[in-house]
Amino acid sequence: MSRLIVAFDPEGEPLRYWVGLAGELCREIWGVKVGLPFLLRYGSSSLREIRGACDKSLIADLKLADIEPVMLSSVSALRGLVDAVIAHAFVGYAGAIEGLRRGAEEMGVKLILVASMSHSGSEEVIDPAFERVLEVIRRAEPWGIVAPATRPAVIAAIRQRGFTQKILSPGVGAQGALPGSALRAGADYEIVGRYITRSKDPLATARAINLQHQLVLGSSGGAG
Ligand code: NUP
Repeated sequence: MSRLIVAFDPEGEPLRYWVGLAGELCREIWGVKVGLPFLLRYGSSSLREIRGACDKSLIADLKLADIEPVMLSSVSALRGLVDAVIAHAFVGYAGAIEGLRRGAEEMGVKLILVASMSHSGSEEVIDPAFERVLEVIRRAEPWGIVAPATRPAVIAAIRQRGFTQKILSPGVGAQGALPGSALRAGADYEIVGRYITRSKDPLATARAINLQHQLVLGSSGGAG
C-alpha cells in the first residue's frame, strides 16, 4: 500500500490536466488531497471527475476554523464527494470541534485535525499552544492528524503522547523535508504537492518517493 498522498494545488491549468494526472498517478498513490485553490477554481462537482480517474481516497483540505454550524455546512456541501476533510483544532472543542466531529461522522466523512503546520510561522502562534491543541484532538478522537514533515520532532511528540490516529505529514519536497523522513518519525502518510505536480515527470517522481518509503518501512510500504 502506498503511503503517498498527492496534493493538487492548481495555478491556472485546466481541470483536465488534474484529471489526467490523477489517472496517471493512481497506482502510485494512497490518495489525492485538494484544497481551496482547487475547489474555488473548478467547483466541488469536479471531484467526481477526479474520482472517475482515480478511485482512491479523496481529502478536502478546507482547514476549517469556524463555529460548528458553519463548518458542518461546508462539510455537508462535500458530502458524498470526499472521504475526509481537514479542520483546524485550535478553534477549540466546545461549540466547534465537538459538533464537527459528530456531524462529520453522521455524514460518513472522516475528520482530520491539524496539530501543527509545516511553515515556520507555525512556531509563532500554533506551536506554543501545542499541548492545548493536542487536548482538543484527544477529546475529538478524529480519524487523522496533520503534523509537519518539516519538524519531525513534532510527529514523534504526538506518537510519544500515545496518539494512535493516522498522521498525515505535509512539507516533503518543495518545503524541504526529505521523502520518507516523516514516516521515519511516526507518520502514516506523506502529503506531497509541487515536488510531484511541478516535476518534469510526475509519475517517475512519485515512484521514486514510494521507493524511498519502502526503504524506510521495509516491504510493507510499497505502491498499490
Ligand atoms: O501544515 C500544513 N502544511 C501544508 O503545506 C498543512 C497542510 N495541509 N499543507 C498542505 O500540504 C498545503 O495546503 C499543500 O496542499 C500541501 C503541501 O504542498 P507542497 O508544499 O508539497 O507543494
